[in-house]
Amino acid sequence: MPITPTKKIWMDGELVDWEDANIHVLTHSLHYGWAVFEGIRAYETPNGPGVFRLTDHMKRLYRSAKIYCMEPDIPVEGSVQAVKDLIAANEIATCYIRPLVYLGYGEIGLNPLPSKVRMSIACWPWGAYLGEEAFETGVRAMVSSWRRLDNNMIPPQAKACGQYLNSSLAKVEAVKAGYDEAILLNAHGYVSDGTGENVFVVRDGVISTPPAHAGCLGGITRDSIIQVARDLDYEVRETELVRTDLYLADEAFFTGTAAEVVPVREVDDRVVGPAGPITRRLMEAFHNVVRGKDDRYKDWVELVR
Ligand code: PPE
Repeated sequence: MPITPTKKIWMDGELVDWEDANIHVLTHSLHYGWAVFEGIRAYETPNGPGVFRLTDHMKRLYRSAKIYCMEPDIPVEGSVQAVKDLIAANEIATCYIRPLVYLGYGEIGLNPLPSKVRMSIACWPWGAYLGEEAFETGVRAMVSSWRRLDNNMIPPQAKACGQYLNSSLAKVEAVKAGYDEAILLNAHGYVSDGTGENVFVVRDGVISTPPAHAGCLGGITRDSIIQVARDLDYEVRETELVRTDLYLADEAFFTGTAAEVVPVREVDDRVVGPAGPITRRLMEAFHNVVRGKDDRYKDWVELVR
């Protein structure tokens, strides 16, 4: 998806001009994928720009960094403030925010430990991840022939750059086969998640999603939807799902920061959509929550000013 530039990018404590936010071609992370990142969204709210669960996202970034033995120079609170400063400097409200913790230029070789840990944060306007029409029609998904990474290979609980080779292989396979998105099974054949989304199914009024140990990312949108759905008195189960649970669902949907809440129309050409009543209700609830229009969840919306 093309990037629309904004004015500034935060790099190691400084706001630099967008076009000057460059790094050397021998930057360590570029060669071995040893870096971690986040995806966060900010929305226009009645009280100005608000970042959805900003602190939770930054805590996850630092947990990812810990798994990969990287310690950013600033604490979580400093990075939270950096995001707010960046959004204010860019005079933008609705945007996608991409923090990155990576290893800089200076050392090369498979031992990442001697390299300098660096951090950047960019933000830019990013529209509907799976296309605007996907919210109405739903997406066509296929079960990938690629398996999700295992906890003892490259841990799926971190959001590490190199790990996304796995997601991208599945995405390429799906796109080349004419589908919109892929769903990955883990090594044991249980459903994990999409290439950049968690997956939910609804059957007989009960909402189910795979547990973290199935190899899915502990999605913040996933967590938000579980809470919102329970508050609406739906039963939500975190339970192992097999491929046919996808085929036999009354409704299915993806959740993610970039994707938001998107209905699934088909899985491997078996029809499960467009959006059923429970999916629609959750999409609408989520739409209001992230825009600060539901007071019950106002703590999730971290205002820029
Ligand atoms: N699973 C995967 C594999 C994943 O990458 C994401 C986020 C999720 C689930 C949902 O997590 P959360 O955003 O906390 O609800 N994917 C990010 C990157 C997408 C990209 O194309 O880049 C995102 O949504 O920002």
